[in-house]
Amino acid sequence: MTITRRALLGASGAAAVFIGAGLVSGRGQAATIPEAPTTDSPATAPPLVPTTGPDYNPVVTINGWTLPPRIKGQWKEFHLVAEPVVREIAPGMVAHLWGYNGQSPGPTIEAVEGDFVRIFVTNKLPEHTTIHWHGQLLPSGMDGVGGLTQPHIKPGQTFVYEFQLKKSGTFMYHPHADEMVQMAMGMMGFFVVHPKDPAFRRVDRDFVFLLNAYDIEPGAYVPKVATMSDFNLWTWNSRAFPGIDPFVVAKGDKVRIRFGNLTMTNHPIHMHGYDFKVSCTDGGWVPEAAAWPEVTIDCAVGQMRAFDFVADYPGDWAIHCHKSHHTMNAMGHDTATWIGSGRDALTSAMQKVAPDYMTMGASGMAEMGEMEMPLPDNTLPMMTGWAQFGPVEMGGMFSVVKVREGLASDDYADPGDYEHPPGTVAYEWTGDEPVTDAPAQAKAEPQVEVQVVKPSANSVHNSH
Ligand SMILES: [Cu+2]
Repeated sequence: MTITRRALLGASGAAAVFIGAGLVSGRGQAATIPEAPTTDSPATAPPLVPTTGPDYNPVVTINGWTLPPRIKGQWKEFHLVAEPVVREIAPGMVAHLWGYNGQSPGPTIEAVEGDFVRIFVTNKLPEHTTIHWHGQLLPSGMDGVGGLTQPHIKPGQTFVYEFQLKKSGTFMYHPHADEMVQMAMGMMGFFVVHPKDPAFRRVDRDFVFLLNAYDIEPGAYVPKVATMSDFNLWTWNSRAFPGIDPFVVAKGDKVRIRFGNLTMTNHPIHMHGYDFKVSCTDGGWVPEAAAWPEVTIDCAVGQMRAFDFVADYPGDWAIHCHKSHHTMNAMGHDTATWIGSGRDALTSAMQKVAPDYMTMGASGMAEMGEMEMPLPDNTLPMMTGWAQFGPVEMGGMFSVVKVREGLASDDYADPGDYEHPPGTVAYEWTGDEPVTDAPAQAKAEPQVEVQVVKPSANSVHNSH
């Protein structure tokens, strides 16, 4: 991943900087705008370890990155540039979106409870915009609602937002101007405020992503901005499976996964292999004694949720939205149902007039996951992805939490397929298999405590 320093004083940037400086003035300091780092990469950047101020464990933005601040006196300064961007949704498809600093979503902002933040926002879009700091407690005039709390930021202008971070937690940012268009085009970003006390609710790995959705016709590049419910690309951080990086975790780590929903519908996010505790919402921390257990957590529109778990169980554990159409990609949502249609008769009749004709789906659509179907340019197959046992038949909002023994604390590289201990993989019954009396999983994975208490006890480690 390369993050380049934006040459702000380029031919087209000079005017914007000059106008911005005028709007910024009044604080007594010579106004200089911090550089706006940018990237064209959809890779997951390593966490940005703090070099000043209180210690904290930085977050990892899945297929994203964190915006480095400039420290100026008591201020932590950031510079966001709203602009058209090109985002790879997954290998084989790019989208022409609007975002910040080269990508959609924009970079994650990280700071610490009590910090004074000064956020410069330069508008390089063809229309006006603002930024709303979702969930933050701040002066009304810093809330970013165009028309209501501030004038809109016109193309070419730079505005400044200044506020103190009153509390730690999980927040996001997005425009509050022409919202339907600007969010449908990908404008959003994560905002994490770490506790002043480095030990408070600390975890070892902390992942963040935003739920978003696009309606992009196969072969097209720009989302249809008026779509209300019939989206065909369901994404995390503007990436669809198999383009969403795995959540790589070392066995024994304390792990937090945080997400926010800026689509037009709710998403029940489900993680296999674990139960977890809901630890934080955009309203604040859930007291530990009150954190409730889940294996699926529904995230309504405009909500944020974080859940915590201890990575006791090695494996490849699916994490996905549980709405089955949200784990599909663009091709195939309109597919006719052929189940039970008597495909052979239909196929031979059709092939008399169209020799290449195939009837898909007479016994289900799993074959769609295996076939290398010719696709129009710039789209993604309905269900796709391969792993060690075959086609995964997924798309959209799907990834894998990969829990491995012995990873270094800063190792987020994809460790590949999980090597299952002998006797712990579902197998075909042939009648010739040796039958053992002891449960295979209990023998092969002694770290899993199987307590025989009573049938209803929630003590046995289940997958789903
Ligand atoms: Cu969903």
